[in-house]
Order: sequence, then structure tokens, then C-alpha cells
Amino acid sequence: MAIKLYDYSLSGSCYKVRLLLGFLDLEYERHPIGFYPEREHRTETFRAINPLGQIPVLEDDGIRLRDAQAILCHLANKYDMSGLWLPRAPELYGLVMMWLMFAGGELMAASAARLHDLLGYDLDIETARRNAHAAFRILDDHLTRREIEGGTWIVGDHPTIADVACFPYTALSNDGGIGLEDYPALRNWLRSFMHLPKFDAMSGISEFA
Ligand SMILES: N[C@@H](CCC(=O)N[C@@H](CS)C(=O)NCC(=O)O)C(=O)O
Repeated sequence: MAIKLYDYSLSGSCYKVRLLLGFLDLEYERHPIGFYPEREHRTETFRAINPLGQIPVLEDDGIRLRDAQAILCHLANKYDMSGLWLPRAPELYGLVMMWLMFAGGELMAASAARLHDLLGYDLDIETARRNAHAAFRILDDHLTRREIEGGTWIVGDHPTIADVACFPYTALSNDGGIGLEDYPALRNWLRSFMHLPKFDAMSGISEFA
């Protein structure tokens, strides 16, 4: 049975999944959701698919998953025979999980700022931007330490699903009025990620000087 992704092209969370599907060369059926202005994800029909009323959702061989981070784990676990995108080594595995939680947690402040600026979501934009900056500071400090150690990626010597999960809302931060001038290591990492083979950009992502 084919992989099916409930997707919205401007969603950074769906972009996480599209990125990994591309890196792993996986074919999939794209089911577009009228996120804006239709708000299809809030309908009863979609809530029967995801009671949280959120995208992305992925279906694969009878399994239905919500949450981009869970979906990344599933795809890497099932389809990445190299084991590089989700390393099982004990010194790496927990760190990948930790940064996945960060991507789905603290970094989502940058998603909130973007929803406010792009789609007019009614939320406290100053708090969202402040929290996004706090998350970027943490990621930039980590990537600075990694640079000093000679590392490029968030964990280990190969990009992992932690990089995939952290990339979209960092790269799209400008959409939420958040500049990355103060985060040089973070910008280096974004550039490295964008040079990965099979990297696919989405609307709103430009080169980082
Ligand atoms: N925990 C979920 C959150 C995904 C998420 O926030 N998706 C947004 C679109 S980018 C959404 O569906 N929001 C629901 C809404 O705005 O009503 C994940 O990481 O995948």
C-alpha cells in the first residue's frame, strides 16, 4: 500500500516530512488539505483522521500517524536501511530524540510567529518571537560547540532526523519577522543542510548569508 501524506504546501511541519521522504527517495501520494482559508483541518471529516485537527498526518500500510517527529521516526525506522538518519547507537539515539522534542516543542514558537504574520493568527506575537529567539539561542550555542568539535550536524557525523525536524521553522523564521543575524553557527548549519543531495526548498526559504 502506498504512503499517503495529508499535506499543505506552506506548512513547515508537513515540510519536515516531505524533506525526509525526498532524502529517502520514497514515493508517496500527496493528499492536499485546504488549510487556509478553507480550514479543512478543523472539519469533522479531518478530525476523524486526526482528532487534534493538525497536519501532517501520514498513512503507511494500515498505520496512521500524526506529529511530524513521530512520522520522521517511523519513516527512518522502516525505510532507512543505512540507519544513519535515526542512529541506534546509545551515544546518539537519545540525543536525536532530545532534539526531536525540541523541534516539536520550543522551536514551534517560530511556527506560531509565522502563522501570525502569514495567516493572521490571533496570538501574542511578541511572546512568540521572544520564545523563538530563546530557542534559536539554544540551538546556535549547541551548533557553535559542534563547530568547535569539528561537527556540522546537530548530532553525530551524518545529518539525522533531528536536523530534518529543526530545519523548516529555523529556515522559515523570516516569515514570522524573526531575523537570524545573531546566530552565525545556525546560519552555517542551514547552509550545509541546503547543500545536501536531494534537498528540496519550499516557498519562503532563501540562501543564508
Ligand atoms: N505536534 C505537531 C504540530 C503540527 C502543527 O502545528 N501543524 C499545524 C500546521 S503547520 C496545524 O495543523 N495547526 C492547526 C491549526 O492551526 O489549526 C507536529 O509537530 O507535527
